Order: sequence, then structure tokens, then C-alpha cells
Amino acid sequence: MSYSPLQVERYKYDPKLPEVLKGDIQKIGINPKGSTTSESNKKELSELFPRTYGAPFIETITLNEGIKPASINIGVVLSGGQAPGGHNVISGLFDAMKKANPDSKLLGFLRGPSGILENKVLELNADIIDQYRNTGGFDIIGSGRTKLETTAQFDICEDVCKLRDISALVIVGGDDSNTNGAVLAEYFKQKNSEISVIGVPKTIDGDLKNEFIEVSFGFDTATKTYSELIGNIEKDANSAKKYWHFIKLMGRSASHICLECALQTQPNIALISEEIENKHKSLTEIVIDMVNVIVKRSELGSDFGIVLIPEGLIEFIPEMKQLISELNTLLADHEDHFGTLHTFEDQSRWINRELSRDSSYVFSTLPNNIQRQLLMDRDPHGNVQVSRIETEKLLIQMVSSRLDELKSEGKYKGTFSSQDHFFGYEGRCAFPSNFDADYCYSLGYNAFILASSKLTGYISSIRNLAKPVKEWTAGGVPVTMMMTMEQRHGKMKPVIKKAMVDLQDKPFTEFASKRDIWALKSSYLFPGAIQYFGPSEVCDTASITLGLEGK
Ligand code: FBP
Repeated sequence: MSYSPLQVERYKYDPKLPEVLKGDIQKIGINPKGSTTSESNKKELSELFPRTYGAPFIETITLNEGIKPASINIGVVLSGGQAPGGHNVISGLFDAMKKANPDSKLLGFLRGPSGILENKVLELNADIIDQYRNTGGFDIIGSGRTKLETTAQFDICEDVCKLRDISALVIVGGDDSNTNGAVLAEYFKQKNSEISVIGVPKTIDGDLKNEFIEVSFGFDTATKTYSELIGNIEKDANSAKKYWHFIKLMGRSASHICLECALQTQPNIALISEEIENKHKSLTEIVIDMVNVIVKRSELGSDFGIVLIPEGLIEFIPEMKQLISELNTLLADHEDHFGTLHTFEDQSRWINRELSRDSSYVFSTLPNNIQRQLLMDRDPHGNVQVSRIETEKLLIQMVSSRLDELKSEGKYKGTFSSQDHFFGYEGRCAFPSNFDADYCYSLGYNAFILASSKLTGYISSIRNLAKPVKEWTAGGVPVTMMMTMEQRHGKMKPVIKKAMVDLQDKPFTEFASKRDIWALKSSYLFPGAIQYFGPSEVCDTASITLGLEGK
């Protein structure tokens, strides 16, 4: 095996722990603080989770007396998309459990939750862990998107845990995986099984956050990686002065990534889906706004610029949302018939007949490539895969034809040349920033404290993150406390509410107060590559969003 020089140096990095987790592990314990309730749907949730609802909020504290924990086996699983820092969650968990009792074992389920169902396990020892410390990716045990949600699956989980003598399961995942983890915890309790389930908040998207989870891990590194790339493109654009770069950024529905990258790089235009939905902006209006900026910049002598587009934009534009919803229903209800239509022409003729008048019109106005993308394979839930719709190209095409019209009317004299980009996978497996390395290590370390205290249905929570690491606090939050009921696929389900960009909160208002200046002037900021060694203000600072939210 050969390693890059940076990988060798990162192996030596000793992640910082908050003061409260630093002491003798046998003296670190928990301080339960009264019972809790969910923010809404208290009755429904307390009925759905009779054994875990209302569990106390937990603070991790230093005890006066030490207790030597018995050895335990813990199972760990990585669920969903990769996010930088996952390996440090595992190494933090491993180090804590080995310090507490060297006979304890950490068992990694392979390739995500399906690893539990298929009983595929790798025992993680020091030699393996050491190869993955402070590195990106989830390749230590792999990840997957299988959902654990049926009773039959829960029974297999229980059998496999019993077979492996596992007394705690640590699920590293996003809102869905943590919700399912809480349902599993409730099920285990109902069956009088003592296996505890502890979650760890992961997703680059940044939408798993609330009063108790300040940020999901991976957001910091992913946004810094994208911002480096955007800054480089800004430099290029400002040097060549000939291209408009349309950059789509991953992040699924919420625009947190796009907003953070905009704050870090000060582009000319950044679209925020939540604002577009709030203002009911149509696709045409979005294009007109963009064209206005392009024309004004051109009049100032700048036929170049940077546009940031959130991945989920298309679903927030009212007429597109309606079209997508009709398409999803049509393709689900007439799957067999649709499968017999082999050419795109036949498909679009049939679609146009079946859609409502408004949606049929919207569909007909879209460029051919976008129409094709809208008819592509659905995801496992029967929904169009929005991340595969090339919104950046759609906007370029629409902006370009509007500019042609203006040119023919003598209202635009510039030249419009464009480049499109999509940054997503590029940021999901970067070496975790020092922030994510420290945060994830602490989350994993703390997950051990919660698991060994026999808590279940909790999520590991490290807070006060805008402060230096030593001031971070640690504890556990009952997952039911973060839940609400939402309609999913026609049924009311318990879910952890996804955090969307709050248009009243500082990250957005700060952006909104500056964007008109950024639109016309080239006020680009060049964050450069993530720095792992050097002055703390360059290496250790958290995201701008976290700082502005000031939690
Ligand atoms: P998670 O929510 O599972 O963390 O995944 C986030 C994400 O990176 C989204 O930003 C993106 O839309 C999606 O995963 C892509 O999924 P896939 O890796 O399956 O292509």
C-alpha cells in the first residue's frame, strides 16, 4: 500500500477532544436532565414510541468516582452518502471503548445497513483503524442506502446482534437513518431486548440540524472543498474575462451548501431554493433576474461571472414542482404502458396527452435534454432523481435565448459564453478539515459513553461548536425530541424535520444584504485549499454558517 505525503501526516494528527471528554474515561458518565417532549405531535409520537418517548436530555459529565465498564461488543454501521469524518467517528468510538476496557470489540457492518441484514461484519482492530484515522471516505467498512424500516428487518437486526453478542448499535446517518434508528430502539425495548441504538448526525447537506444538533458532520469539509474550487474558478473567470460559469452544488433539497459557499466565495449570483419558493418565483422570473445581472455587468465591461445553483432548485419552482409531481404519479400509475414506449418521441407524445394543460405547456417549453432527464428512471420511491437533472444547463440555455432576444431588440451588446459545472462527489470524501476531524472523533467518543451508559434511541450531540474545541459540550438527545409527523408517500410518518435555509436567520440575511454588491462588482473571495497545518485561524475555523448562527 502506498500513501500520499499528506495521508502520512494526517495519520499523525491527534484529534482534539472537548475538555469534558478528555479525562479518565472511567470517570466520564452521564447526567440525565428531566424528561423531554417533541416539539409537535406530542400525542401521536408518545403513542408511537411508548417506551422511548420522554427520555431525559443527557449531559456528559465527569463523575467523582470511576467505574470500570464491563467489556462490550459494539456494532457500527455507516448509512447513506459519504461525508468527510466518518472514519473519525469510528476511531473515536474505538479509542473510547478500548480505553474503557481493552477486551471490548468493535464490529463494523459492511456496506451499510444491508450488512446487518446479511450478517456481514469486519472486526475493527487497531491495525485497521490506524489506516483510516483522519482520512476521508467511508471505505473502512463501506456504506449503503438500504433502509431499516420493517419489523422483519428489525427481527433480523436483533438476531444478528444476539449472534454477535452486540449490546449496542451505532448508526451513522442522516435524518432518515436516525429516524429508523429510533424506531428500531423502540422495537428492541418492546421486545425486552437490551441492545441500545445510538445515532451520529451525518450528511454533507447540512439539513440535519436543530436546537440540539448544531451541524451534521461533513458539511464543513464539503463546503470548504467546493469553495476552494469555486474560488479557483472565480480567479480563472477574472483572469480570462470571457466566461459565465454556472456551478451546481450538491445538497439535495436544502440550499445550505450553496449558501455557505456563497458566503465563502462572494459570487455574482447564488440562487437559494427556499427564497425562490417563498417568493413563488417562476422559472422565467429566475431567468429574467439572472439576465438583468448579466446585462448590467456587460454594460460595466464584464462579460463574465459566477452563478451558484443549489442541487434541488428545480423542485422549488412552483410550475416545475407541479410538473414533477404529475410526472411521478403518471409514471408510477402507468409503469407498464410507459415501458412499451421505446422512443423518446412516443414517450413525450403520450406524456403531453396525459399531463394537465399547465404542466403540458411547461413540459413543452423545456429543452429536449431536460425533457429526457425528467422521464429518466425513478428512484426507489418512484420520484424523479432531481440530482440528475442538469439545472445548470437548463438555466444556461434559457438565459442564452433571452439574451439573444435582447440582442435582436438592441438591448444587449455583450457576448455570453458559458461553462457548466456540477460539484458534488468531489467534496464528499476529502480529508476531513480539522473541524470535522475533531468533531467526528468527539461524536464517536461520546457515542461510546452513551452506549455504555445503556441509553437507547439517542443521538450523540456535541455542541458549542463555534467556540474552541476545549469549550465544546457533549451529551445525548432523545431522537423523539427532534421528531414531528409528516406525510410521506401518502402516510403520516414520524420524521426528524429536515432543516431548510431559514430566511430570517443570519446566514441568509447576511448573504441577502451583500448580494447586490457582489452581483455587479467582482468581489470574489478565494478561500484556497483546506489547510490542515498552520495558524489556527486558517486551520481550525468552522463554517461561516455556524459562526453566524451563533449557537
Ligand atoms: P446523505 O443524505 O445520505 O448524506 O447523502 C447526501 C447526498 O450527497 C446528497 O447531497 C445527494 O443528493 C445524494 O447524496 C447523492 O446520492 P448518491 O450518492 O446515491 O448518488
